[in-house]
Amino acid sequence: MAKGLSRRKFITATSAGVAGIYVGLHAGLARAMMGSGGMGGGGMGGTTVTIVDPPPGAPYFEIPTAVKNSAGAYELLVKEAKLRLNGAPVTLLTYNGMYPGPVIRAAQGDMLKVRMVNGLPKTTSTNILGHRRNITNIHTHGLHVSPSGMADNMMMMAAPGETLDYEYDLAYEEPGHLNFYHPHVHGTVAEQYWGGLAGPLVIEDKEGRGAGPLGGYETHVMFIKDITISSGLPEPYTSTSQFMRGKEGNLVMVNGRVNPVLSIRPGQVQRWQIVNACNARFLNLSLDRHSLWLVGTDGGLLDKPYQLSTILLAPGERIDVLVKADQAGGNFKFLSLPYDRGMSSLQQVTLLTLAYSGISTSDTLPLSVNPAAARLNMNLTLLPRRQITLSMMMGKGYINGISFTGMDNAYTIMSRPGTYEVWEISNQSNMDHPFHQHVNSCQVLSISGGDSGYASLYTTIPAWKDVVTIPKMGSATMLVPVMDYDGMTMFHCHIVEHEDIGMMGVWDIMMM
Ligand SMILES: [Cu+2]
Repeated sequence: MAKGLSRRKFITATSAGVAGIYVGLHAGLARAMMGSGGMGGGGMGGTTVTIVDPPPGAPYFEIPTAVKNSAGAYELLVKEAKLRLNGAPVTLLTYNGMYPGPVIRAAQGDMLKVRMVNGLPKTTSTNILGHRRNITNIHTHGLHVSPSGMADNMMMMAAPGETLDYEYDLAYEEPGHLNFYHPHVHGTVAEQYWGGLAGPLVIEDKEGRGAGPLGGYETHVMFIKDITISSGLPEPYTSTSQFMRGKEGNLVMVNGRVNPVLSIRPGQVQRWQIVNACNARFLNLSLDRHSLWLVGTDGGLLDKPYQLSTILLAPGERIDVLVKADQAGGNFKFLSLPYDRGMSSLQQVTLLTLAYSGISTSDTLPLSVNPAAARLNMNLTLLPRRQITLSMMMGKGYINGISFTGMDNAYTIMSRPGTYEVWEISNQSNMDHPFHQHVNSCQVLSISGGDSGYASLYTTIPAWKDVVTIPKMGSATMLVPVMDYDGMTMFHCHIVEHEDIGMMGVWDIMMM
């Protein structure tokens, strides 16, 4: 039906609300060949858009919170587990047998303890990149904590049978801050992450749970992850071209469910804390006929809600949004609209169905969320400037011409705690790269290329970011405070396959 649909018409149609347009798509999957005009970087002779619109599935599933042991540590047992995803049996890599992993909750000022036991089988096998399998560790993505000792230290690793006892001092953590955790052993991150190892990490609001400007709203942590199941296993990596592209799965799930149904009362406001935990899939989020009121980003809460119709969420990025049920009633699709990250095939995916039900209420949006949130205002001309160039060639990723193979063979930035720097990152490839730096969040000064809404949003609102999309053949500039902690850490592309093939550098933060 959609043959000959032009890009412009398609975009107009989607922004007008998709629900009424693809009437007749009962198979849940349809293909529309679109003209290649304006798509840029696509394949030969046209860009394919696939509509992935599965029927409404199981009731919305809330990820349980992890359990603490008698020593006050959250216990994470890394193990293979047989589960069912979308009805299909699959053996996944899991924390505590769960997919996704359990929610870790903590508050500013806590000493967060996590005991990770590597219960994966002993093996001498290596993956196609030549890295030993089943060695793992934990990266607390987003936390402003020490990269040294037993905290967010990527040099710590556990072989099968070994245990790591992590302790994170959250003295300087940001309240109301959505993060996540996943393995970070170079060369095997993509496989372990794709195989299931990831979970949410929530820092409570300043006022504690259930209080403050956002505490009164029904809150859902939405962990979005994709996977392809093949012969009862996560589809294996069999070629370096899969690492160059980054894997996108044919099941895109919210909290491990395909198109779950979430109830909302008419007039109700809900808070959705959303993580893009996909290896390589960009999510271009839009809730049919509803606004998304952005109240938080990677680095914490914003000053006030910002009304958006769509928001791009790259791998590794998080958003905290309010949704108000301000329609008369019905079911509404929470979608990922087509977005061209530099691939020839695009998808529109129905992620979740929001179903009005129950007694109506009249919740209101907050006028103010986090009055302390502000954009840094400083004289940039005096600050050190770093030039970081991302590129890809012949099965490898590079930062400033160096493909990471170890801490001693990496492009390295040396910084001093208590200072500010400007990082200018340019992308010399035909694919977007979500750039992630550990430990310190940044503010975005400029973005050239890519999605104009993304650029205007993050260069104007008081957002803190630890993942910034560097558009294909584009660039971004960011202001990076180097604060509170010293130690060796890293920055890399969060298409985790790209990290594994070397698009990573070392950040050596030293007291001098
Ligand atoms: Cu990349």
